[in-house]
Amino acid sequence: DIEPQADLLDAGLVREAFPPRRRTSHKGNHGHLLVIGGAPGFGGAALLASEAGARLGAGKVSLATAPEHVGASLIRTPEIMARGVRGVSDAEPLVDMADVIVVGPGLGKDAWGQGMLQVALDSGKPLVIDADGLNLLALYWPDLQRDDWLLTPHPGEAGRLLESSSAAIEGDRLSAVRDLQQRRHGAIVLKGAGTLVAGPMGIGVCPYGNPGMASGGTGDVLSGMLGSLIAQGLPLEQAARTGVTLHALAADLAAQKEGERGLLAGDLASYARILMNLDN
Ligand code: NPW
Ligand code: AMP
Ligand code: MG
Repeated sequence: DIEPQADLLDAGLVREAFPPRRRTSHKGNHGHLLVIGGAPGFGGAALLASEAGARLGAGKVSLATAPEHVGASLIRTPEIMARGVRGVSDAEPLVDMADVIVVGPGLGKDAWGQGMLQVALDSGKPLVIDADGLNLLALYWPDLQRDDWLLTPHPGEAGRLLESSSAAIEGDRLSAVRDLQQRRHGAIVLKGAGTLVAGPMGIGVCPYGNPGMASGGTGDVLSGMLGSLIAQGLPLEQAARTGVTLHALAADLAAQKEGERGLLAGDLASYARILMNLDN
């Protein structure tokens, strides 16, 4: 095996991803993102992902979550079409309307979450799979490969996917992300300081970001951002490279303005908005 090498992800990716909008464009031109997640106790993860997806410019965003979280979503972000889903049959019509699906934030690992992941996998839509979606893949779909998915593990989730430990993943992150891509295909984002993105283009390393991001929900926000970029037409791997860069640069801008300590995941998308609009 050749030693895997990484190229640097560059801030220029963000500029290229957001050309000025056409004067006459309407919401139907900017894609429909569906986020599936938020089992009881983890509603915030799905709210954060869907909100970040909306803030990054998807034309429409829907949320399929446990019924008890719908009220909170409507109060915090009424722009999002939040639906309580009790099971697979409630989720199927939502899946049909989406251009891309983010599945996993706060999904849980029980029968409800498993059913939701099954619906997403059966949809034939491009997928971003994060968090418990990845844990369920490791448990119940150990051999599944797809070219049209983006998997976003942190080192703990990567360890579960590779039947290894987070310590072993951290010991050789480049080999881990390459192995995951060879095993699962599509594009892989291995999160953590120096996030790596692996896909057919090779491996990119993100030089941005800071330990202010080490707080609950920042990964959930990333998944929504990635889904939003795909909804708006970026190819999967390019969305991964761009979204990872934008998420980390947003955290750096937040740290520069307000400090690293106290950064909340829910702050990131507003900073990303500033960066997305710098050139137009
Ligand atoms: P260790 O201890 O080092 O071996 P889990 P989760 C590792 C939802 N959330 N570098 C580390 O392992 C998510 O969406 C909901 C190295 C750590 O102990 C999920 O659905 C929130 N290791 C669900 O909770 C906000 C690292 O992974 C272990 C690492 C569970 O997700 C929070 C923890 O991972 C959360 O997002 C790193 N950089 N990062 C909400 N507001 O609703 C992680 N590890 O066991 O997969 O748990 O990530 O909290
Ligand atoms: P998650 O563990 O799924 O919530 O994801 C955490 C997010 O924060 C990922 O995008 C990580 O890359 C990022 N992150 C966490 N800690 C750091 C750090 N020390 N430096 C840079 N990025 C970090
Ligand atoms: Mg996470």
